[in-house]
Amino acid sequence: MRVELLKLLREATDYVSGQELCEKFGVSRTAIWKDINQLKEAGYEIEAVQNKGYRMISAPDTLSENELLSIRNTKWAGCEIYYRDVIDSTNTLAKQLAEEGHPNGTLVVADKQEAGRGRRGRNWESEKGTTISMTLVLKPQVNPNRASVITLVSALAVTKAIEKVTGHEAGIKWPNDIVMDGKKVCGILTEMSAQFDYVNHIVVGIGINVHNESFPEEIADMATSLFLVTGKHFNRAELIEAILEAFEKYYEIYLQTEDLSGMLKEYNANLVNLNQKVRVLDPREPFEGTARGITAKGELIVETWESRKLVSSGEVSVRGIYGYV
Ligand code: BT5
Repeated sequence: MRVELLKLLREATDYVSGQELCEKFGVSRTAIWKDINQLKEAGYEIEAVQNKGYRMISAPDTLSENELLSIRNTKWAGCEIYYRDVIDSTNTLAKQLAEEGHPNGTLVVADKQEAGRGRRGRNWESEKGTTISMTLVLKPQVNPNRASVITLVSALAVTKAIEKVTGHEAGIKWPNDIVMDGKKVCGILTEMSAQFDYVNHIVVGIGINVHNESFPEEIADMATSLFLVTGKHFNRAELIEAILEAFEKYYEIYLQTEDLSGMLKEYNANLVNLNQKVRVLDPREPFEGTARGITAKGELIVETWESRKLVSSGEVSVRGIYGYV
């Protein structure tokens, strides 16, 4: 009932009377009063005026299941939501839930991760009350060889959602970083469990710096937050909702062809590496060139003095010649 109550209060343009709520939920006034008090304890500012009823004045920046469900407007993304104050890694719980049979679209969200992971065993920092750590479970019926582009699909969706919510430009640093003002504001870690020709599940882990005012020394030069870029604080639940909505849109386009052909133009328009000099850290033979966009398979096209090379994301890292981007 609390999700419905939250939804109703949020969408109401005027006071909602206690009587109306009793009738709607088929409970007593005391039950309504108790629920309202619990919402207040959770940080919701709710005004109660005699003979008028209740009115929500503000919502806290919480990521609780109730909050996320009460603003949910998606078809399948976030169909089940698991929120934790503290967790080791949202990807780990998401994988476990996927294995236990939870459906496509299951979402894990945490306020803080104690062992957040980047690619290849790297570390991902998150800060309580400040960042978003979320992981979406996917169970697509696609060829596992064509699933790695889901990282790129996700990066495009998150970029669009950040731009929509903040009104500021964001770009993709191929393949899995989102960048604002030349610094990393978001990282994505996609992990897949597959058979030879069948995907069991994929988890897409997304970490976003939202309210951070500073960063640990090791990443201070390369990391930024939505607050540092815009000078404003954004509601994290609303941002998650915007990401899920954008994700549904681009993922459906991806499923039609199992590649990026339906979003190449948009992707390349957001690619910060485009026409930039990059160093490809190929363990066999590092090289330098100019990035010319991506292919429908998600490879980065790098033009060197002698040829055009296609770089796959699994194998290499790409760095800007003059810095992080
Ligand atoms: C990534 O790896 O960028 C993927 C990060 C994915 C994090 C999400 S949070 C939810 C889910 N659960 C998890 O456990 N992970 C996912 P990579 O491209 O390897 O970059 C990692 C590098 O980014 C680190 O080595 C640092 O240099 C830098 N870094 C760490 N924390 C950062 C932060 N908060 N902001 C910006 N850069 C950071």
